[in-house]
Amino acid sequence: MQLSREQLLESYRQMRTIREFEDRVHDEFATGNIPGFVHLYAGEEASAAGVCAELSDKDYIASTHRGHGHCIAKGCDVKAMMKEIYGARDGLCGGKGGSMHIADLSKGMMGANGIVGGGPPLVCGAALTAKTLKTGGVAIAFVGDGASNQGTTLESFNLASVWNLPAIFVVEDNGYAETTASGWSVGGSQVDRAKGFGMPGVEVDGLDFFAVNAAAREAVDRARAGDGPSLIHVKLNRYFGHFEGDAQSYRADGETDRLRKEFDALSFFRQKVTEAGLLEASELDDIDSEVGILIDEAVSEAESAPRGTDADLLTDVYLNY
Ligand SMILES: Cc1ncc(C[n+]2csc(CCOP(=O)(O)OP(=O)(O)O)c2C)c(N)n1
Ligand SMILES: [Mg+2]
Repeated sequence: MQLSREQLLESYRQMRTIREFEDRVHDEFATGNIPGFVHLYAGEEASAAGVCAELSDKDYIASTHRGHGHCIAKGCDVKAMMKEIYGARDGLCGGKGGSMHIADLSKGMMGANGIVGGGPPLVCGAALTAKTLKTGGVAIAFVGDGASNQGTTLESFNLASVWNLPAIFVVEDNGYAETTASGWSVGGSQVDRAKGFGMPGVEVDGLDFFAVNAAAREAVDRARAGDGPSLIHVKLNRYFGHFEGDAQSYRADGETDRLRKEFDALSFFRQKVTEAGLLEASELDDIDSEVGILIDEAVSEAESAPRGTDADLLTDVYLNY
């Protein structure tokens, strides 16, 4: 089924929110106001938005260390996310997780993850739960090209296959694992790897929201029908360094400027929907303005929000079942 007008507007809003959020965190991090470590998702928006357009709160995703985009696309509260990144007490996880551990289980967002390849095993668990309890839900692991080489990821491919789980593995291939180009580190093809584990795999262009979304729809439909796992290999680019502060000496001169011009999923989406008469440019402009205001407010509220106290260190340590 094609996405409705409302869904298209929502997906564009998500992509614009991710871009603004990340560009702003980049600027604010440089001021020294943001504690911890930050990895930005700008440039990769069509993957999170294209996949999550097929999901609802009963579906689970597991994210990566580069997780802000997945959180936004899965419906996490943007202001609470910003507060979390600033370490504020009323951040999404009480300010205790920060950028790399944002989670909101009420939205099916199992968390960003500091462990590369940490998401796929969690997704096997969530997918097994969905299958056993017959919730109709699916579970999706986003992994980077680097994480695609982790044993945890490959073991999860196998488990998902032998247990016939409603699981989907989305390999977000931005061409680098930290400073190592994927051509140096990834053997074979992601699609062939999927075949090796008995599941379908497809490669899509991460510039194109619609290509990602079509692949996600097929994989989600298959999973919901009880036909098992799939893999989607999304080729995309990251605009910023591996982490904020990365000197990026391993990238070609002008590479990131060129990517902003030539690989912009938001411009691509705009052109597609306006040329096809699906949406008006003015509607998209309105979203741009609204998102700008939202992010301004999110930053100023996060800056002035109270931080945790010493006593807060002793709460949320154990969970009683
Ligand atoms: C188990 C583990 N090994 C190594 C690291 C250090 N590390 C953090 S990010 C990263 C690269 C991940 O690359 P990729 O999966 O391609 O994700 P990207 O950063 O490109 O989004 C590494 C090696 C880690 N956090 N966890
Ligand atoms: Mg990578």
